[in-house]
Amino acid sequence: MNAKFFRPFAPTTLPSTLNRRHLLAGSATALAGFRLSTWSTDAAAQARPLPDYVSWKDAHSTIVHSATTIETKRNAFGSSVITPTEQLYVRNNLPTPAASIVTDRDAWEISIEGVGMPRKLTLRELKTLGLETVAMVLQCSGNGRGFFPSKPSGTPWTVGAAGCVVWSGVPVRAVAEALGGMEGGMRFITGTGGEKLPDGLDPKSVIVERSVPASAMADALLAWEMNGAAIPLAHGGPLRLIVPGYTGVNNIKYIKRLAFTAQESDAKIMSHGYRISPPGGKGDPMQPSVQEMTVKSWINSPGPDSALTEKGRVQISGVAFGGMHAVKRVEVSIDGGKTWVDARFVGPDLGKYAWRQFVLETRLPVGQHVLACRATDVMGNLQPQQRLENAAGYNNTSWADHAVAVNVA
Ligand SMILES: Nc1nc2c(c(=O)[nH]1)N[C@H]1C(S)=C(S)[C@@H](COP(=O)(O)O)O[C@H]1N2
Ligand SMILES: [Mo]
Repeated sequence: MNAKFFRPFAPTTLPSTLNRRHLLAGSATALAGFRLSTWSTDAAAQARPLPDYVSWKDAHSTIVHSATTIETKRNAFGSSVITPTEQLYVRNNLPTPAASIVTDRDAWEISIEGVGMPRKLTLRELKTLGLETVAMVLQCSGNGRGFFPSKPSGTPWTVGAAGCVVWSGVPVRAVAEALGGMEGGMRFITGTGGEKLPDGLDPKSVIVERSVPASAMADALLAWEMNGAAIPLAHGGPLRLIVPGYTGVNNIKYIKRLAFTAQESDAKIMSHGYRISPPGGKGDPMQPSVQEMTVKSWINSPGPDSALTEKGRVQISGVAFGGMHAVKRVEVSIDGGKTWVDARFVGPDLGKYAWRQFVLETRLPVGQHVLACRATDVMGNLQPQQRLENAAGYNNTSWADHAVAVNVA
């Protein structure tokens, strides 16, 4: 990421299409020094039915932005670490492949290139080469885009384009070793999605193909299972590349080709898409690519709609993760970030790529309170107050943007 693109908007800048609650919350917190956002999105989005290919998703837990963009509701995130598959967000750049690709999963073929003995392997063969399991936060690069006052084009996700998922598969390094090792001079792992491309368009302009540094091989998997079951088609079954710590787009669904390459892919989604461009600018290959995630947390409960009374105790809870590094600490503020108290982690630690649940028990007096949280990773990186402004609204880790206002009666 490039610090020169950091251009915070004035605290009073408010999006033009705010609903009543936004306005109330926004004006109430102007004194706290930042623009407050809520997690409710437009009513129309909530009313849309789930598309057929994900009809099995939990309608009460999800917001259907479009047929290819479905978000988990903020108040639907539970407290038991793993995000249930039927609540997990979905994001497709192209229509999902035909369901026939998951009828005989073991017959799925992937072409492995850039190794001593390049060849195609079936999923059945891959399963003989190794087995590993990793818990990982899967998060869209644009998660939190809905909080950018600049209203970048793209889905206005708030917090729900993310989940913590357990993946099982074969380590990419085991596959490379089995095929004679990575060829010399290869600096990237390039994965290609198995979608059928629309006719009449330059394939490079639409194909989902991404490159990550070869060093990501240390923990990357070719996975066939998520949360204890075969990966559903919507989430990339029969086979998905999992690159722990990297944003969603780098985790290629229905992967049909894994190549160790000397150069990054020249597919548009790599060369021009998912770049950190200055506000108002366009993506180009010289700009930083959206890859490694950084430290982030947000509160899921209570929310603006919670019925709170002065008499009761309040359990302020949420999730925190470090991206490439484990999260070490979460602080919670009940006064919009003026003062902070350490929260306590809850539940099992599933490793550095997973998120951790946290809680702070407190009592809140009658009135409106702005609840915020900020995490620190083991390297000492502190979640920032402000987002890094960029044209497409990527990588929003701002704790101010993720703060919420609650009312105590
Ligand atoms: N083949 C393929 N892989 C893909 C995509 C896609 O459209 N096609 N979308 C990417 C993006 S942008 C994200 S955020 C994640 C979403 O994963 P999910 O739908 O399982 O939540 O998948 C990534 N991998
Ligand atoms: Mo994404």
